[in-house]
Order: sequence, then structure tokens, then C-alpha cells
Amino acid sequence: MYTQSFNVPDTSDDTKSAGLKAVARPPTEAETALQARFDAKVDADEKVEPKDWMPEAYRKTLVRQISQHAHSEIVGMLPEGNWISRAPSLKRKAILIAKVQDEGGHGLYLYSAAETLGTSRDQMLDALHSGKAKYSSIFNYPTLNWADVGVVGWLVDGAAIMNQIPLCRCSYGPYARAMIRVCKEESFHQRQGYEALLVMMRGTAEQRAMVQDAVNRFWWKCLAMFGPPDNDSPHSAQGMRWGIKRISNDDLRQKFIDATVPQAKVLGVTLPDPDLRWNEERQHYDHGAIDWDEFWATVNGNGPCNKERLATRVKAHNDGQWVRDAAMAHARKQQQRTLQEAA
Ligand code: BYC
Repeated sequence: MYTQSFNVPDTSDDTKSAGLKAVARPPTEAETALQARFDAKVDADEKVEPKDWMPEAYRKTLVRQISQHAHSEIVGMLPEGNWISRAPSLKRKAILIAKVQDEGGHGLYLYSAAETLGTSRDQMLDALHSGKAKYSSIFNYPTLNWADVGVVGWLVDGAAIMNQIPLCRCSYGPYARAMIRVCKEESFHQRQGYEALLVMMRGTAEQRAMVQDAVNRFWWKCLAMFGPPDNDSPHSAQGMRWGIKRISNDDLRQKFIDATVPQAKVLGVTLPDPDLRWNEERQHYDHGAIDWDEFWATVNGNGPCNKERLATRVKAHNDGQWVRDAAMAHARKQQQRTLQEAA
């Protein structure tokens, strides 16, 4: 059932240089038994823990997804961080600082969860900084006005929560447990964004126009956050079988739309989709077509802010080198002191 792990091709230099196609060797009896135990655990909805045997492909999939998720959290600090110094009041500034700090914390829980799979944080950060690793498409769009900060909370965090609640039941224990705390904090983020927008919508015509403009720019990008349509999603089927993904990209997108339309009505904004209407038969909202070409261009590095985000992230990492050096020097001195005291 979950046997693809044994079909990983042998890419040793010998076979490559000889121009031969590697043939997967059949699994040994011991490997078959381990695989069967793993399959039974996943089928029984039990958690897989770091020391448990797991198929290599399961490990790789988790490292890919969890590290991308961690990168999204820390790159996600940038568009909102840009507004900390320009928040319109002390209250909003304090809330925004707390939110951005929470996102940094989420990144740390997630890097730690990925480290339990045997990949170091340095490796993951190298992949991010060299442009090899992905992070959520949504953070490659600019935050142009203060209403964008509210819309990021309401829609971006709202979409993130919709995607992340099922991850609390993910089959990999450390990821599932990290997500429980992340989701609690995200729900505060979503509500603070919505509340900030409610206040603006009760303000001047100019403020209401700012909110509508921000919704117009972010709506479609938020729908794309859930990933490509199920038919074009290469990882979904295996992710679902392994209990990593619990709900498909399209189903989550639909749930998000259904939950958000009534919220938009209360807020008094129009969602920028002329095809958005309730379908009595499906008991869901129908919606217009998402521009997947634009999504893929952004995911592949050609969105409006990709270069800027990566450059800011690399600079922040380099500027922080002295902090990491100091922490290491302190840890070394502390260790020496402990050893001297014990001697
Ligand atoms: N952006 O087969 P698929 C947040 C990639 S941040 C970029 O469906 P899968 C927050 C996908 O990685 C929210 N790339 O893949 C923080 C794959 O590429 P690779 C972040 C995307 O993994 C601060 C390819 O497309 N949340 O909460 O089954 C402030 C094919 O896709 C995107 C997470 O990361 C995208 N939107 O499903 C505010 C959640 N979508 O790897 C908020 C964890 C797809 O083959 N991740 N791709 O090169 C997941 O749930 C899943 O990985 C996804 C994709 C649903 C995103």
C-alpha cells in the first residue's frame, strides 16, 4: 500500500556514470515487516514519532512540507513587519509587534519539528536563502496600505487556519503537536485583522475604499494559497494516504470561501468575483476561475516581491550572525564552567 519508499532509484555515481538505469532491489523480509507496521500505524490513525521506522519517501515529504511551512512563517513576517513603524496607534502597533513575533515563533516550532526528521536548520535555511526551497506564494505580494495589514489577518491568516486545522491531526506527531499551538495563535491573528477592518469600515469613505482595495488585491491570491487544483496536485494522493494531508486543496479552498462570504457581508465589502454565488444544489458557493499561470509564475520566483523578500531575509540572517556567534560562545563558556565545577 505505502510501498513507494522501496522504489527510490539508486543514484550512486557508478550507475550514473555507466549510463545504466537503476533497478530497485526487492525489499528484504525485515523491511517488509517494518513497512507493514508503519502502514498499520497510519491506518489506525496513530502518531508516527521521530524514533519510529518510516519510509524514506514519507520522511522526505514531511521535511519538504514542514520546512516550506516554516519558511512561510518567517518570510510571512516581512510584509507585516514593514508596517510596524507606521501603525496608526500605539494599540495597533503593540498588536502588530505581537503578531509578527508569533509568526517568528511558529517558524521556530516548525524548524524544530523538521529537525526531528534528521535535517538540520542550517540545511533548511541554506535551501531557503539559495532560492531552492519554496514558501507560500502569498508573501510575494506587497502590502501597500494599512488596510492590507487587516486583510492579511482576516484573509491570509484565515486561509492559513483553514489549511492548518486538519494538520493538527497529521500522522507525524511533532508536526501535529506544533500545529495545535500555531492554530490557537493564528485564530487570534485572524480576529485582530477582522476587528481592525471593522473599525476602518465604520470610519471615513476613504478608509472604506482602502479596505475594499486591499480585499480586491488579496482575495484571489488567498484562494491560490491552498495550492493547485486537486487534479494538478502531484503530492496530494500520497499525502492523503499517509495521513499528512486530511482534506484536499480544492475542498479546503471551498470551505474557506463558504466561511468567508458571510464575514465579507458583515464587514460590508464586496469580494471581487462576479461569478461568486450560492449553489443550492451543492450547498456551496460557486466561484470564478483562479489565474493559475500567475500563481505558478509567483511560486517559481517571478512574483512582484520574490527578489525583495529573499534579499531581506538573507540580509536579516547575515546581520544576525553576531547574535548566533555570541550565543555559541556563551554556551561554550557555560559548558567549560560546568566541567570545571564538576572536576
Ligand atoms: N505557495 O502537490 P501540491 C502562514 C507547491 S503561512 C507556494 O498540492 P502539497 C502565515 C507545493 O509546495 C501558510 N508553493 O503540494 C504566516 C509543491 O511544490 P514542490 C503556510 C505552493 O504539499 C505569516 C507544488 O506546489 N502554510 O500561515 O501536497 C503570516 C505542488 O503542490 C503553494 C503551509 O505551508 C503555495 N501556496 O500541498 C500569516 C501549510 N501551494 O514542493 C500567515 C503546510 C502549493 O513539489 N503545507 N505549492 O516543489 C501544506 O498544507 C501543503 O504543502 C500545501 C501544498 C497545501 C501548501
